[in-house]
Amino acid sequence: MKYSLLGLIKGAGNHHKDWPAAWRQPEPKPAYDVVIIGGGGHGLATAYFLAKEHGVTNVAVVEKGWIGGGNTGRNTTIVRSNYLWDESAHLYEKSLKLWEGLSQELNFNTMFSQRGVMNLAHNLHDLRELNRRVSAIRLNGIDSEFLTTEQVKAFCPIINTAPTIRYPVLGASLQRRGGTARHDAVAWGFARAADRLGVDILQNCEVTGIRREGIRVTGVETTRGFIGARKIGSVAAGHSSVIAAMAGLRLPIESHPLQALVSEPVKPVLDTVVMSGAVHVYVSQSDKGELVIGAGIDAYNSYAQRGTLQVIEEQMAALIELFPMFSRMRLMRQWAGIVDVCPDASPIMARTPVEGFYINCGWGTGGFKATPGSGWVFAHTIAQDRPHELNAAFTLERFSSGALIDEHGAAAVAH
Ligand code: FAD
Ligand code: PYC
Repeated sequence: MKYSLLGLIKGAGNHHKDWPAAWRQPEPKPAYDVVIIGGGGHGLATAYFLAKEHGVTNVAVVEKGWIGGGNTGRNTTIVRSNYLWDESAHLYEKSLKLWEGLSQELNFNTMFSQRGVMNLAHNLHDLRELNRRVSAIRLNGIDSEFLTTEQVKAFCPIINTAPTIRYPVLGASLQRRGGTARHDAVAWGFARAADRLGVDILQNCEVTGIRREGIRVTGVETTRGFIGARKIGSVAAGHSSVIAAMAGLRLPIESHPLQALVSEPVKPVLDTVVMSGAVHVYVSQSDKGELVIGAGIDAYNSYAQRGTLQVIEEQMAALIELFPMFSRMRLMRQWAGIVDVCPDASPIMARTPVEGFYINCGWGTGGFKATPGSGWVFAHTIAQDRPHELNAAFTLERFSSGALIDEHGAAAVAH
């Protein structure tokens, strides 16, 4: 087949011209049955499942910037369900199962890649802890296995497993069904699917206040005017405390910067996700070829989406010790998001004492993997006015009753 150069250039020029918009840009209606605050993956998934599973279609997602511009578009895309406690294991596993069919569900390629997630052990304590976790996870019917040093090397040959390094690799846990996905595709996929079911996505629309009559919400004040609402779901990640304060609630949440960075693109060298809580770094390789690298939160509270050099220096030292071949690579970009951390490193998805006001927050450093599952149970909670059994334990009251779900270990390197 022959192409003329002119034809190709003309074709290239016209290439995107007749594509319809993936979702509408509607004007806000005076009122909705449900207003979701926050157009990240969780907010959009909630709106989608409200419409699809519960027939609640008079819904608006109100986003102060652009959809997916918060942590959804800033995270390092690791998806797994290897959590310790039963409550978390079942919740994250529901989400992983939804991930496994999400591209088909949304008719949108989320580039979900089950390349495995490996957590390394570097000392006796790590070994005991990983073995305990592998057993607990398997008891919940979720795949998890323990690898010896030799098996780690066979699974990921570029890891330095020499016994002489400062923190030698003594073994690892592996969840083969874990992996990565394309973060912004998830936001776009849910947005397009929700829009088609009648949900209004209102971008550049910041919520500045919540109106109440007595103990009941009546709507949100926004930069595009007042919008009435019978029910309001707050899904604002690092800004959850700010939104809750508008409704008169104080949340047990701290907001911290969490940063990440990517290298220049190289040919495929790493076909799994490697995490190490002890030396404090994690890395995977994106489909573009960039190494996607991260570590823990910056210790101070902040709403500025930037991190400090200190965290970068420490994670680079750890990375190079584990992967000496990366030492000559150049880094291209660094950024941060603001994460909402609960004292037990588990989320809150619940009704609140303010009638009609529901919160979904506290995902901290690990909520991307939960995006479909979180939307699924939160839609149930809002529509039915009671939690689904999968989120029944993730209440606000647990911080006064003491029924905490301590997942600091599962959040691992990022905490
Ligand atoms: P967001 O995507 O942040 O959405 C909240 C939205 O609310 C934002 O778009 C924001 O603009 C909007 N908003 C805030 N205030 C207002 C207002 N007043 N009015 C209207 N809108 C408002 N998790 C994992 O599982 N795996 C990982 O590998 C991983 N890596 C991470 C790496 C980094 C660097 C960061 C920052 C996070 C990481 N996470 C990871 C955590 C994960 O990104 C989050 O838990 C998850 O994306 C939260 O999704 P969300 O939809 O709740 O939040
Ligand atoms: O939750 O898997 C995770 C994670 C990795 C990096 C940040 N969060």
